[in-house]
Amino acid sequence: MEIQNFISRIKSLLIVKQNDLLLQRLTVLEKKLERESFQLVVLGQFKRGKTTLINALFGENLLPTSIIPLTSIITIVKYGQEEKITVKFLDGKERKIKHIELADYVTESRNPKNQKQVEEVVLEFPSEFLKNNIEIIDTPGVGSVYKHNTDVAYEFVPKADAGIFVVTADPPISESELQFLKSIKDYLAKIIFVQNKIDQVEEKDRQESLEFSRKVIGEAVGKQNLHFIQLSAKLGLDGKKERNKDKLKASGLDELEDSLNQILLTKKEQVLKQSVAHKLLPIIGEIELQLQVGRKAFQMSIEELRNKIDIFNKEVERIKQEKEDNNYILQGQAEKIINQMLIDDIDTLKEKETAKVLKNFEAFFKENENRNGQELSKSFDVFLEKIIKTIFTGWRQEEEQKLQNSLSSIISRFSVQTNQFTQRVIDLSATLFSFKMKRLPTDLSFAQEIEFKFSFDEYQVDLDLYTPVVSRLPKFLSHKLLYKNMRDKIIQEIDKHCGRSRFDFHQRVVKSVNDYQNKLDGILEEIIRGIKTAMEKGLQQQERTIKREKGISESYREQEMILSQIEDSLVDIISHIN
Ligand SMILES: Nc1nc2c(ncn2[C@@H]2O[C@H](COP(=O)(O)OP(=O)(O)O)[C@@H](O)[C@H]2O)c(=O)[nH]1
Ligand SMILES: [Mg+2]
Repeated sequence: MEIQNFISRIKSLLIVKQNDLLLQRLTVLEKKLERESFQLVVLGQFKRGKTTLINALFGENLLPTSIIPLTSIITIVKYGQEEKITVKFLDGKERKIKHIELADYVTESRNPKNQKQVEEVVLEFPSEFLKNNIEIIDTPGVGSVYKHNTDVAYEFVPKADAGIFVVTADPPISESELQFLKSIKDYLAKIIFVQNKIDQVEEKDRQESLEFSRKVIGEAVGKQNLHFIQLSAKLGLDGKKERNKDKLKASGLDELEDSLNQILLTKKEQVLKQSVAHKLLPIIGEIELQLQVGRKAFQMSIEELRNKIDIFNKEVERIKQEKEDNNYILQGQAEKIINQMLIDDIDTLKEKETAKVLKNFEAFFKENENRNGQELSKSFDVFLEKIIKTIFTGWRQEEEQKLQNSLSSIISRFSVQTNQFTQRVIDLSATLFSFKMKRLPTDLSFAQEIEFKFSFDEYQVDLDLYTPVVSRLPKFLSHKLLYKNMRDKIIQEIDKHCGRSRFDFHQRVVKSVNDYQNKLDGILEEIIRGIKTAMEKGLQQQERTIKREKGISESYREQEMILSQIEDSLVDIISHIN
């Protein structure tokens, strides 16, 4: 690959060879080119046959499927020389497991509400298809009864390089599937739609049913002629396992495989090229800056150079100090805005929902007051848990979006600011060493990539209102007491969940902002370090060498030329891909 050559060229430049940090960064990019995987994510509501479809692609029962249990965990299938399964836990620990143990971790029935705290499961498998660094990701069902399942699916979409969205003719597309699709609209270009389980649809009805799905989804997302493939994952899997050509043909699986191959062949390279080119440009900018400083430094008298180094160091200290003060102020502002917003929103939510729930509770109690105390308490548990879930699930999604929006505006202020400081450092060196810089050697484009992920625990409403004391009271008394306790409990539970939500959101905001700022500070630091090294090199060379000035200057010039050519090609590559 072209870019690969560019990187080796850059690595062979004298100035880079002497700089471990630059070498490291370039090696990281090289590795990325070699190794980075293409992620294909399989999406859809639970029980639409996502897992079966993945198994069909491989022709064996790689992942557990079933009529009842739902996959609750992300499972990544990727290439390995032999089969190996690794469970990764949320706390960072890992465990190798056997194939038969897989269901213990990835199904809702054996790992309910992800009790085992699994982050993801990685299944390595020696398949030709995967050999090209392709990873297939099985997601939990969208619109699942378990909120954490849906979150997981949502999180993965933007990260993936392409997706397969699985629906069925029967049951038809649901509201939650449509909702999900609307929310991932921007990524639709990379999604293949599959209508699975056609073996359950009479042949004469198939076309109509496909058109119907296409129309419903197309309307929901505002697109016509979505790429839709009709197939039967089950037939495909059986056909492959039994080596039954007729079944395989009837399954329609080959159409999907063809589309996938096409996407993988064209897309994979493009995506990779583009992202590496993007990351390479700022590195080139940095090297160019160092070359310019180095060349000029070499041309000065030692006295002059020492003097300039001195000025540079002093001025940079001042800039850094200023940046630190600024960071501090901005961080405080960010926290204040977010915190205030959170407090306001949570207060509003609490007030509104508590009143509403208490009103609903009256109706609930009337309906259930004939039951005995134990049953009444039980159904109250169900009633309250459901209500709490509904309130906080919806609210959290909205609030998350809102916080994310405010946060990105704050974050972009950080970026602008860092840019300004970086610019000052560059201007400073450009003035001291009298050269012009054509490109700002920073890549602040990852401003959009801020990590702002939320993962809440599942709601636990553990009430136990029906205590031994209450149970011994006569019914009219116990019910009166229960009524009062239940009302109190509603208020308490809403309050508790509000408090937890606030704490959680707040913590994550602070962490996101901090992480981001550190990243930005790192960029500035690196540029400063680069310039300093270049200046010092210049000084050393002057002190040591008998003035072979011309040779050294020429070498600098030559390196600058090479970089400038590579830079042009990269810009070309990026603009062609886009
Ligand atoms: N008839 C039929 N059943 C299928 C097909 N694909 C999957 N199923 C069944 O649908 C159920 C759910 O499949 P699964 O792959 O676990 O769905 P997931 O929850 O989307 O991963 C299982 O009982 C499968 O055997 C198909 O093409 N035809
Ligand atoms: Mg599944």
